[in-house]
Amino acid sequence: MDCDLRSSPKPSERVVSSLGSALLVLALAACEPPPPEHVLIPAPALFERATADTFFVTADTPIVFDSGDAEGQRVARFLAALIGNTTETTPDVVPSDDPPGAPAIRLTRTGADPLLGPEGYRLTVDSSGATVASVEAAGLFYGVQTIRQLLPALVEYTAAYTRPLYLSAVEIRDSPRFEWRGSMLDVSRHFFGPVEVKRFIDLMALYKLNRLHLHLSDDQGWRIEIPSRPELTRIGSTTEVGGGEGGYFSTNDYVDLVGYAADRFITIVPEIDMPGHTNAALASYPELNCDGVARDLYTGTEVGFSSLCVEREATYRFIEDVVGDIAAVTPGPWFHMGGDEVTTLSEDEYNAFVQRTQTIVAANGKRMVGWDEVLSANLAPGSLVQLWRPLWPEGGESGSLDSSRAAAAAKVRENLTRAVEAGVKFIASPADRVYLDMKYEPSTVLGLSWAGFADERTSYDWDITDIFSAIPEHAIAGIEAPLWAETIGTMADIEHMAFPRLAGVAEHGWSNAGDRDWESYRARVAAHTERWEVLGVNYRRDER
Ligand code: TNX
Repeated sequence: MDCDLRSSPKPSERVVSSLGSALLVLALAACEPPPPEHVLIPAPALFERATADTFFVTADTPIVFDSGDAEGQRVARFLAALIGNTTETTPDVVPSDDPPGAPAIRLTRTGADPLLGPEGYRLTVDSSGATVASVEAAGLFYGVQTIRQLLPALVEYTAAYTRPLYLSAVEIRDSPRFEWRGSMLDVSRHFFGPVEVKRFIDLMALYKLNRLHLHLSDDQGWRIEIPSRPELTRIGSTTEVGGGEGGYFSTNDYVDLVGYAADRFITIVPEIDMPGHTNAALASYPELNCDGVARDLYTGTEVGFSSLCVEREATYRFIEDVVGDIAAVTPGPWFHMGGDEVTTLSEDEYNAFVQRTQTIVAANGKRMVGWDEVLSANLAPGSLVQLWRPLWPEGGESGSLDSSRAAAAAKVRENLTRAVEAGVKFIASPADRVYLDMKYEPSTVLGLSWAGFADERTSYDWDITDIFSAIPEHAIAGIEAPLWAETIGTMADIEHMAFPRLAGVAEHGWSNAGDRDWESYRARVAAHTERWEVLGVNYRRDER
């Protein structure tokens, strides 16, 4: 369908004056994006549709950044590249001390409202141009993602042919509810390389997500080069679930990924799971086993059988090396030490291990993150706990969890109060809502169902403060959706399990509870499926 209207001021005028055919009016309507209030995910904090004006973006529309603002310039280039998919030439990116006469898109940090915070922004569009104002570059980037979503979905199409690009006049003031808006990729059970991880990062950025947690080690494979411990990759990286050849990120790959993510305002959170989920390490270094005998490599899907030998000093020298090497190439402030599903240690042994690891992490300048089992240990202020087991209210339903898991959940609740008082913060990852490896419904081919089925509505229609009522909102850092990869082998699999649900998780993280509504969200997801088609995202089509 030809929608080439670039030279005309308004779609309606062009149609009436030059063509006047009902058929073409229809064709044109198909090229017009839905009304802007119906497209944005996550929903913005304050949206006003200013007037009926439309701002046409062309190859001649410059993108202006504040002179001297290198980060603003980078964000401007991101937008120029996006628009350049559609226009014949990429728009100019120009500094503000060389102001263009023509209508422009301006990204500025002057005149921004500090109340909107470092990630917040104001976006104003009228017929004379568009302006994003934010105190920090992150807010400029999120304003640009909003512009992106307001542009027709075809802007994502990289095989350029000219099409009209226009923005409806709007005034948006927006800022996130939570600072931690994340997803996790399990690259251990199946290895996903830089190409896949970068594509995932690109898709996260569209939804203003800002943390990518990489689960870099587990029983089935060690996935990051540790220069001081070469056997980890020589031996431990060579397997994956089901017998594939595995793989790992070289230090260069990892540094490149960290930079790629940072360019999109996403911080990588590396996880080395300890003391359990360590068979790949136990196979690589015999001294990590209490009997001093290296384990065989493992390609099954059982959990809970492996543990580093917590009595041996060799184990702590190992952890120092691993944390040190990873911390040295991780600019983000966090190191995730796992800590989940340990069945072979006493509680005292486990707690002592967590506390000693926490000290090592701190000595390397990082803040520790751990799965909720670590709550039984004494946690330091600034440590983060990732809650994966649902915390039902006392006496509430215990859902699909068996009695041992329900008992564990009760214990978690008990330890919460102590941790909150110690200055610990929490990341909400309730498995029955946001685990992206849970099947949508019984007939979903991929995924698991131990926490139940999570269709789009189950995954979206709840609030963090309902489920985690035991935690004051100030202690909730945010939300994260893990994608475990026992059954996930390809990028297409990742996309199928992540979309649409990850978009809903992004809205949980960004939008105020009062601005989230299932019916509205559902309509907006329908608009996004068009963009996913253009991007080639293998999203889950709900056929019901
Ligand atoms: C539980 S959640 C695990 C993972 C599995 C996942 C499968 C957590 C901290 N541990 O080891 O991959 O379930 O859904």
